[in-house]
Amino acid sequence: MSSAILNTVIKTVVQCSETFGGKRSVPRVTRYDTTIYFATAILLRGSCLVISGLSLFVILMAEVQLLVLGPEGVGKTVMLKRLKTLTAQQNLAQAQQKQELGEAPSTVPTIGVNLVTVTHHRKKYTFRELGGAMGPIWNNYFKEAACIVYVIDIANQTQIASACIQLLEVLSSKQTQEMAVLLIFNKIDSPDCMSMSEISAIIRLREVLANARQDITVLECSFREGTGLNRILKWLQEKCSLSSLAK
Ligand SMILES: Nc1nc2c(ncn2[C@@H]2O[C@H](COP(=O)(O)OP(=O)(O)O)[C@@H](O)[C@H]2O)c(=O)[nH]1
Ligand SMILES: [Mg+2]
Repeated sequence: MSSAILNTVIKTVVQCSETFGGKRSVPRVTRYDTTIYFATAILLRGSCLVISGLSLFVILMAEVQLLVLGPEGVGKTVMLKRLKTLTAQQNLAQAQQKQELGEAPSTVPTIGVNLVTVTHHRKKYTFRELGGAMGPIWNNYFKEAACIVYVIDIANQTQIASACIQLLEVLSSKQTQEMAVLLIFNKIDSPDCMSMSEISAIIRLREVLANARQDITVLECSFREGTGLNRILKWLQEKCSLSSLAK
């Protein structure tokens, strides 16, 4: 931009100089002057590139803030513990193949906020799990988040309706419209769990996805067994890494 301005200035000065036929009152633009102008323009353009490169680097290295929502007991804390363990492994691919995740970690009901930071491919993701009882004030946290992970327990038939109502409230909030959303159907290992077609029919998944403005990804998981964790990491990389730019 600065070089464009300089170019225009040079052009105008050259035109003036030509118009006045090189009279003494108007200074002539010599080859030396033009070289100085061009050198300055190149220097300015160079520094602009360095500054934009640096800003891009800072943005790319910035932490991504995520909210983890869903009713109580759906497996949010187990998911975060699993992700922390998995990303801490030296060789992620090997650990996933060999299922070296071990027993499901024990949890206690989350009271208030549970903050967990995970580093994946040198990018930091900060998950803020809000206790299920905080449902009425979830919206107070929307402003700070770039993405949402919403977990539903598909083995708990009595909870599905309220989980769906809360999900619709989240999706209809003005503050979440530009966010990437990961909708997780957890506990697929449980003998009581519903099939994907049953749960989709109950919560009218097709309509929800068609009417929501958010970019929603649906995953079936078992955090007890560690199923679906690598797909969560893939989602983080693909959908969340640049979401922080919008914040
Ligand atoms: N069967 C089964 N149980 C799970 C799974 N994930 C979590 N749980 C259990 O669900 C209970 C609640 O988990 P927790 O992570 O504390 O739920 P939160 O309230 O959503 O944070 C615990 O007893 C977990 O062991 C799963 O994938 N399958
Ligand atoms: Mg919890």
